[in-house]
Amino acid sequence: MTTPRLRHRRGRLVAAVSGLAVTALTVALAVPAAAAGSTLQAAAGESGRYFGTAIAANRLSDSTYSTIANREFNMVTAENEMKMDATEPNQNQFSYGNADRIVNWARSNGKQVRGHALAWHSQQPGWMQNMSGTSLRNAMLNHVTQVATYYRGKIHTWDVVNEAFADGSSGGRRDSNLQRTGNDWIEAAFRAARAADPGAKLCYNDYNTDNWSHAKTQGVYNMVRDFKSRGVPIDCVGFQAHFNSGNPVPSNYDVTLRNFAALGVDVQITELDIEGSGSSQAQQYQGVVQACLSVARCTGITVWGVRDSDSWRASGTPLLFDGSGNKKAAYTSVLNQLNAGGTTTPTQNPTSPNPTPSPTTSTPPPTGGGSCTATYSEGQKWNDRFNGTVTIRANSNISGWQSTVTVRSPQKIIATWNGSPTWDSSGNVMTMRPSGSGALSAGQTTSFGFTVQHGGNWTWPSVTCSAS
Ligand code: 9MR
Repeated sequence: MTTPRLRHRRGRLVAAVSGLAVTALTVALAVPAAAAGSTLQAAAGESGRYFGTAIAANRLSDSTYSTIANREFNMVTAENEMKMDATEPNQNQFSYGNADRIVNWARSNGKQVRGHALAWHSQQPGWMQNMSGTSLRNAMLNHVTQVATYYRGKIHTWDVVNEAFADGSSGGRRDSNLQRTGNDWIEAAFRAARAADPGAKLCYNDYNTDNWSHAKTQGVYNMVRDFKSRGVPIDCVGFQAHFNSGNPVPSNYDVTLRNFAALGVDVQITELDIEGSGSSQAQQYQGVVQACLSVARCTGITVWGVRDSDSWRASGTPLLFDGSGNKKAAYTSVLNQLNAGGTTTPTQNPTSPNPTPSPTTSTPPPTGGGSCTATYSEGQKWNDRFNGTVTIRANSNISGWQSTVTVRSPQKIIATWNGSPTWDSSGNVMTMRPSGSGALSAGQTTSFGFTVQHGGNWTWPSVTCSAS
């Protein structure tokens, strides 16, 4: 990627960061200046995030490898050992030897584990590859249930389903034996995983979903939105993030992460590697970290291996340590960016026309419901989006509240803070509930905020409140 392009991207990121000014301010005030973290896990931990790596069981006996892995990372993904072919080599005979070596190493060193992956069209055991129909569906669900039950309580996040969307312009599902069991196979897998390990976060994980304008990204986004609206138990979306010159870090990466997060899921960067070297590679890594840090619900980053020589793309030298275990420029830029933070100190204001709402649009009056009142107030405006705040006022003592925010097409709410949102199927009506207790005494107020991507429509959202 060229330097001018990166400059442009940094500008966009700063603009996006400023879009979360309220959150940013809160973070800046709440967190005293911390000592710089000297490892990736310490630096990521300053903002409550994790920093992970893929681990291969057969490399743990290499002390250079395990020393770096132990020092730098606090989240571990088994690179191959928890896949379907590894854990169920014969139908209904489960094999956890290598997976356990990784889980035990992680846990005995105080690390958490991302489980990868319960259901996938690839790396299926031979017996499964030629199955179809109900018997395949049942075998897949049995696999999800057995493996998630075996590891119950030990897994931070499961990649429940991996890579189920097609590349290219269709935005649809990838054809596979699992897909041919019926379009509901993904949600069935999520429900089985939730039942087996209610404490694990459940992720959908895919690649080439980093660029917001790609059809595949939109396809996954629509699925997650649908799942959230129908109560399918999904908690997070994993972005694999395998980059190279043919598939560079997109300039709108932060937009993608933020838009998914606005659906009410966490986002995680799950398999990061960037082919290249020197300062170009370092800058791209920095951009990815910055994008994650700019999104409150981007909860962690995992790189796909320790040293370049451990990578599935070793010849592309895509990782943070060279083959001898030395820190690369990319390592330093990631560490520095983690220490600098991403949501606290925007260095410049975004250029914006700062328009006022068009005179033909009406400002809805505050509306009350039950014994609370919701009032909308304008926040900062940019040429493509604006911030709004809703203040909830209790008219009498209330034990809880919920508030709806309705935006008009083509408007879209792309970020929220201080609340827990759900969405109707159109995506135009957000119901916001308090993140913690919603109890307020008479006269007390609380507020939440959001960013609207307005698409040229400056109409204020209408808001309601109902109390319980
Ligand atoms: O890094 C993994 C490599 O060792 C395996 O041979 C390969 C087999 O499919 O899987 C690699 O990991 C993949 C991950 O499980 C899913 N996303 C893409 C990763 C790179 O291919």
